[in-house]
Amino acid sequence: MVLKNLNDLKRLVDGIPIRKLVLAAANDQHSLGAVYRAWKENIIDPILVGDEEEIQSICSSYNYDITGLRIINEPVPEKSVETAVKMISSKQADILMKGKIGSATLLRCVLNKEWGLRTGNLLSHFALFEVETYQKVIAVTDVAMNIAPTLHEKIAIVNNSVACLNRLGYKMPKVAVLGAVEMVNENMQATLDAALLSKMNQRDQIKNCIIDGPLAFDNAVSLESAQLKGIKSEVAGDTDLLLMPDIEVGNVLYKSLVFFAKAKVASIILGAMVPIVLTSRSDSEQAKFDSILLAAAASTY
Ligand code: COD
Repeated sequence: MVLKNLNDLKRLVDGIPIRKLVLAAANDQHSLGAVYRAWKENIIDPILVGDEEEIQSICSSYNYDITGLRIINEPVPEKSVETAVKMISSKQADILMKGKIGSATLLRCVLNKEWGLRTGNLLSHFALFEVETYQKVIAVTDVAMNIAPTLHEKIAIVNNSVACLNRLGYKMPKVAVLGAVEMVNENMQATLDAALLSKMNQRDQIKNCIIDGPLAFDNAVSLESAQLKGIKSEVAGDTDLLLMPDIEVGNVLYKSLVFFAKAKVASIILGAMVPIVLTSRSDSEQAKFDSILLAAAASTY
């Protein structure tokens, strides 16, 4: 089963237990809007940590009736993240969400050695895009956490994403490892890593997916383009997951899809104790809502 659009995520959370979500630095309009909607739709049971006066003022100006919601007043953003993270590690909540705070600051708290959410795995960012010009939802990793992943880190990033796709119902997701070209070029590290990842997959060193690479973006997403170049590949034109060479390429693709192609996006951090809803502060309320859905669908217990 593949996801045709982000709305399909709703089907995956129907009937599962309602997840407890803690929103850190909760005094943020779009985050509160998304959390309120997900609460009303019985997807999550939220806890808000942040500047209570601001939270109440945002909610009253948008007519969100938050009577009965737990609010923890912590006006200092870094402190509110610490409180939220500690609630997760003490098993009081199942999903962490970023509000009005920078991604790097939140991630540093998550990685805190004493009270963070480390599991021994690499943490990585995972995004799902619904783009009108592609036949299904396409996953992209890592566009927001690992800056310049090594081969070892790319293996962990693929494993995190494949495990998540497996939980979303994909039995054997097709993974395209991107480069600027589809031939191995020893001067382009991304193409060397891609060839190694493909071979490791063939030898079952990376399981539960079909990996091919290097593929350039055009042959990863267009069969016609792959055929024109004479590329024989099970993945070309039918990719479920794009592995980015680094954060710069990934982030530019993310923003181009959203701003130029009007794509819808949902994104989370994988590999920590729980899924973390980590959208950009400029992402829409809809993107934050879809990310909550994704986190709920991806969380296990
Ligand atoms: N998974 C697990 N542990 C990690 C990871 C990871 N992905 N990254 C770092 N660690 C561990 C290291 O092993 C080390 O023990 C500790 O954390 C600190 O590592 P540093 O020194 O590399 O960490 P920082 O604090 O300099 O950087 C970590 C960040 C996640 C903040 C950094 O990688 C970063 O800034 N990423 C980009 C975040 C960002 O700006 N995204 C926005 C794009 S929209």
